Amino acid sequence: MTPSPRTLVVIPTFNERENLRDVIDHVLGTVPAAHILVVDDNSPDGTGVLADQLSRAEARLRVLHRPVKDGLGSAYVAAFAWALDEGYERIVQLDADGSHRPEHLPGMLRRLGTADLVIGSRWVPGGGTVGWPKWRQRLSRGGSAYARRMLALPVRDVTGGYRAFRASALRSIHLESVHSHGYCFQIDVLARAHEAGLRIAEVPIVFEERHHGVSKMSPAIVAEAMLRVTVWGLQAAFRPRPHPNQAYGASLPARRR
Ligand SMILES: Nc1nc2c(ncn2[C@@H]2O[C@H](COP(=O)(O)OP(=O)(O)OP(=O)(O)O)[C@@H](O)[C@H]2O)c(=O)[nH]1
Ligand SMILES: [Mg+2]
Repeated sequence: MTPSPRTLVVIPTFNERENLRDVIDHVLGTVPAAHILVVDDNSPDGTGVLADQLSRAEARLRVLHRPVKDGLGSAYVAAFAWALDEGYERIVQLDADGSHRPEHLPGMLRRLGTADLVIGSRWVPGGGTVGWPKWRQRLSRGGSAYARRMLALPVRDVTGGYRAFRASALRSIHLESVHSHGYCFQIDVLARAHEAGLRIAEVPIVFEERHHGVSKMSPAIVAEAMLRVTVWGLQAAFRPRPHPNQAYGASLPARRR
């Protein structure tokens, strides 16, 4: 891969000490020209300390420290703002836990040549999950189907967190007004991208169950996504929407983590 356009892979972490080294090595081994930004929320298990240690030996690795756990959505908002300030042209989001195989990165980045946003998709032909029980698959597929219908999104995997953006796409979706967390963050960003008329593509990925550690997924995160998607869908159905990127986040229930 050539060094240009400049690519940043953002990896949010909360208690991912056991996974961190592997994911960093694997990403840099697969896309050597990329840089990585780890966004750590003062993980009690010392993930942030390990990230600093690794970054001292690896110039392509940067670390953004936040003082307290503030949710996946706000971690990405902070990271994307940093990436745009630094002038990166392609920005990828990728979980630290081993679920998002770096092998898919070259294909996703290639697809970004003719798209503004590329989604690593479990629910298109060729995609899928490994190690997930049936109930997780049903929850994920069902959640995607519900959000797709409510918000008229032309995408099969609406909640997936493995994505690649052009910098111009991130600039056009007004990140400063995104206040969603968890899965809802993924849906919110996607809905904004769709309303802004961006070209959205799905590339099949195989998603693996996390390698080590504990999921931060909770009933509150699922409830936040369901509630907000329902409100947004009803808003869209019953009144003309203001400017697309101001509609989301307006008059919504209080933030939940
Ligand atoms: N900085 C930061 N990272 C977070 C936070 N919550 C989750 N993460 C990270 O975001 C990524 C996704 O979180 P997971 O707990 O794996 O959630 P998930 O992938 O939706 O759920 P599982 O499939 O059960 O793993 C992981 O790399 C987490 O460490 C947070 O509040 N702050
Ligand atoms: Mg995960």
